[in-house]
Parts: sequence; C-alpha cells; structure tokens
Amino acid sequence: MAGPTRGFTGSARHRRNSRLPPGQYDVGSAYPVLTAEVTPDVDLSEWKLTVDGLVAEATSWSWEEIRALPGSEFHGDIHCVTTWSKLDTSFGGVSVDTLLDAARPSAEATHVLVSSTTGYTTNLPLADLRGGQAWVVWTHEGQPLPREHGGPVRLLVPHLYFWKSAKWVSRMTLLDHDEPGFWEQNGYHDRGDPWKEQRYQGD
Ligand SMILES: Nc1nc2c(c(=O)[nH]1)N[C@H]1C(S)=C(S)[C@@H](COP(=O)(O)O)O[C@H]1N2
Ligand SMILES: [Mo]
Repeated sequence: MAGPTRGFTGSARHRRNSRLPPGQYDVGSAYPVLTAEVTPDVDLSEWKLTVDGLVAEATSWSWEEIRALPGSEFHGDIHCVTTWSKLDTSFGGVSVDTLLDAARPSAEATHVLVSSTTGYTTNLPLADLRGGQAWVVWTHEGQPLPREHGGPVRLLVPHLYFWKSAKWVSRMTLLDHDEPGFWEQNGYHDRGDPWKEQRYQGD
C-alpha cells in the first residue's frame, strides 16, 4: 500500500527550511544590523511622515497622529539580500494602506520612492505597498523598535528583500515612473522578490 505523500510527512525542520527563499539561511534568534549610514537620533517631537507626489492630498502625520491610526501587526519572516533570513518575528505599527487611503494616490501613480531622515532612499512598485503587504512600524516583538533597527519608525515590506524596508522612514513619494534608490543605483534590483532571487539589476 502506498504511504502518505512525502510532502505531508516532512520533519518540522524540513517545513521550517521550506520557508527559506533560495540562497537564504536561517539566522535563528539573532537580528543582524545592516546600516549604510550613521545611525540617526530621531527626535519624536519633530518627526513626521509625509506621503506626497501623485496623490489627491499630500498628508503628513506627527508621532502622536500616526499612533492614533488603527494599529496593525506583522508576524512572519524577513529576508536580507546578504542571505540571512529571520523567521517568525513580529512588528507593530500601522498598515501602509491606511496611509495611502488618506492621501489617495492618483490613477497615474505606479511607483513609490521612500526616503529616510538620513537621505537613504529605496524604490518600490506601488502595488507592493498595497493590499496588506507593507507596514510603518515602531515596535519589534512587543518592544519599542531599537534605534539601530530603524527606530523610532521604519518601513516594513517583508515580502521583498529587506533593503526595501527603509529605516528611519520619513517620506513616501508617489511617482508615475520607477526611480532607483540608494542600493538600486548601486546595482541592486528594482523590485527585489526573494522567492525569484531578484538580488541584482537584471536578475
Ligand atoms: N535608512 C536605511 N534603511 C535601511 C538600510 C540602511 O542602510 N539605511 N539598510 C537596509 C538593509 S540592506 C537591510 S537588510 C535592513 C536591515 O534592517 P536591520 O538593521 O533592522 O536588520 O534595513 C534596510 N533599510
Ligand atoms: Mo540587506
């Protein structure tokens, strides 16, 4: 008699590994820091997040205003292009959908250029920030987001390589074309889907 289908009887370890995109390893409980610039000290009394560009209403939120929006959490995995993945982690903040719904993107908006207070930038298709796939977050595993990980407030786009998740996020500008950000100008992919191994331009 034929046994059960192999795919349903794999070990827990195998199932866990099957969550790793190609070329990635499980970093375990570690949480590496990857920062290209000097870690800024962001003053929350002056911090704001702006959504502008091709929107009906350019909108900014102060720290108090953004925390008054309906909250949203992410539980899942993150994948850095340097090949580490961190499984089963969590972040809390607000869905990017909530912010975009307030600013109302114009019909011609197709891409977003995200900026940090430091000048770091990264570009994404607008569709990757929509549909419950992206967050602006200020907690990690229930604690305030540490400065080195982008605190007080960072972007989180966990279905793309983690360089798209701008730390110390301050602006999202909607465009009708794609405009390469910091790493993308330096050879990294414009979309960065880890399951398609879109690491570099041309992948
Ligand atoms: N402002 C800013 N955001 C950034 C980066 C950066 O250097 N500066 N590094 C990116 C990269 S390459 C990764 S892997 C993640 C790292 O986030 P972490 O340091 O919290 O692990 O942040 C992304 N966002
Ligand atoms: Mo990264």
